[in-house]
Amino acid sequence: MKNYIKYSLSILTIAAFYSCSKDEVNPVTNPEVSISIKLKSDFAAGRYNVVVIDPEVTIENGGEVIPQYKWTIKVSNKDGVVRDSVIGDTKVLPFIAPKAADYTVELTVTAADVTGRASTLVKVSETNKTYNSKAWSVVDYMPSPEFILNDYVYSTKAEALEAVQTELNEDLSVPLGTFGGYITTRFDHTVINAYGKRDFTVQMENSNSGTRFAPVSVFVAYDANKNGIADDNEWYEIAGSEYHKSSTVKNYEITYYKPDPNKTAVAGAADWQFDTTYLKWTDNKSASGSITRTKKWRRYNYYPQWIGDSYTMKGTKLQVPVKDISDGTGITFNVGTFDWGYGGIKDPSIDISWAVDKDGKKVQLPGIDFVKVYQSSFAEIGASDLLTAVFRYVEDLN
Ligand SMILES: [Ca+2]
Ligand SMILES: [Ca+2]
Repeated sequence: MKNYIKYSLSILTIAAFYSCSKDEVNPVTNPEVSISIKLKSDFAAGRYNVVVIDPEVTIENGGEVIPQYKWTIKVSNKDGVVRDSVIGDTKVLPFIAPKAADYTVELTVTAADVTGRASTLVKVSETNKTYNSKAWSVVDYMPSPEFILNDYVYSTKAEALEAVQTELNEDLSVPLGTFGGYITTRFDHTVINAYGKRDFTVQMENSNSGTRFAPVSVFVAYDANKNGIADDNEWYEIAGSEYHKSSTVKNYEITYYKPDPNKTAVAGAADWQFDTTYLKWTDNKSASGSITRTKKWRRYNYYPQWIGDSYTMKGTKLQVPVKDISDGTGITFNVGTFDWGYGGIKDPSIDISWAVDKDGKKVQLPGIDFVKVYQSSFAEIGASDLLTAVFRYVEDLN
């Protein structure tokens, strides 16, 4: 045994000597990569407020190598075991925390097998505010046609918005109608985009044996310029499981026309087809048609009463599989669902990291302040009327 150790040691010595002498022979071909990091020693922010940690990273002799960044904080689990939790992988870290505490934030930069480290302290302070996990504040609302709007007897949009706010305050649900119908709500804090985790959930009324609802699509906005408004250039779409499918139509637009109350109904072949030319629509793909007024809702006005002669709704149109399971009579339909990234599905929780810009390119948002939920499919399901969706609430999961 002793001999063996001696033997190993001598090999190591030879190897070390050999590598040394090799360096001496060829000293400048592969100069060593070195990483230096300059990072401010401390930062301060209030709860739910973003602080931008922007290190100065210099890589000597790195050539074309692309450095990898890893930001971590120490977290302890309920047994008190402390571990590193990754909170970012970009050079600049937008740091945001829900709790007041001092956070030691560590940065590890790796380039060509060389690692550099630096750390900073972020002091997150109380804001003396209480926060609601749900986004209760209604910013905008515009439903697409459906019979339930008969009950929305409002003459202006402001009245409709006020009524919808009251409904949310009372924990009631809000109809979105068919394609394009939306509601935009605002959180009283920035929902954190937790690294590698889903961040908020979109709760809709569930389908049941009597009614069938469509999954809904989600847009998010981070108030980057802190003006309290979701500006046009701050919106991003959550690209869920359907986003890249060939049946998905990006930049779809549909225009709905106010029905003429004095028009004579044109009945269809089926008993439930009360008026097959009831509500005219056209789209930006040169298609047009009419929404049928069904017998059950023949006394109902499907068109939002505070809107003029026509209005246009826009968005990504998704194909929800619908199938007549009543031998083509239009009485009973099966309605499909989506896998992930939508409301009104089995798991309606959303990762903010799924957001994409208008060109479909992924964006990394530190968090979000606004959520727009819209009905992204257009389908009639026979006697059961249109495929619609009914909004409940969106809620922060962190
Ligand atoms: Ca996330
Ligand atoms: Ca803004």
